[in-house]
Amino acid sequence: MVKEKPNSVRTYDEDGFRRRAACLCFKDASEQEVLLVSSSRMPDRWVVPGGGVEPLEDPENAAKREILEEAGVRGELGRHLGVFENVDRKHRTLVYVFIATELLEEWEDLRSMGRKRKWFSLAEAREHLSSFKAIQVNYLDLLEHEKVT
Ligand code: I7P
Ligand code: MG
Repeated sequence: MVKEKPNSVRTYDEDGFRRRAACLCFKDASEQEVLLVSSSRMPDRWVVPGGGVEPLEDPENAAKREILEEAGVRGELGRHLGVFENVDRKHRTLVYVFIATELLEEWEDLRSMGRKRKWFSLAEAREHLSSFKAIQVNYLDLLEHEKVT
């Protein structure tokens, strides 16, 4: 599957890292069930929805736009969880908690690439991410860390 985002322009921070924003999207405020989307290149793998921050866009807006485009979800943006760096791929991702309020039946990436969305328990999400996107396990770690501090 070829990914095409003809209108998107990449932006970079002062260190030359590509700027990204992502959502830990929960079914409700209990934050027990998290939404993952299928990977664009490997449709049987699951990733945290997110993507590049566009020029003149703030990261909060980018996070909301990406969850809408990639998963067809509207909702409430919550707290900023942290900044996560992928040194190998040279990008930095601002991660937000997001509470879903509306699940659309049709969304951009479903139409363009058949991207799927699915709810997982935190333990299941951790399992899927560890084998494919180890960096994104850090998002869940920080969430757990909040609970004990
Ligand atoms: C990643 C990675 C990822 C893409 C990224 C892409 O490549 O793609 O795939 O997410 O796009 O970044 O080398 O080539 O498996 O699902 O940042 O834009 O940078 O490993 O997480 O949105 O989310 O550089 O890690 O398969 O789905 O396509 O940007 O190609 O969402 O704005 O297009 P990297 P790869 P995966 P998808 P992204 P780039 P947006
Ligand atoms: Mg993306």
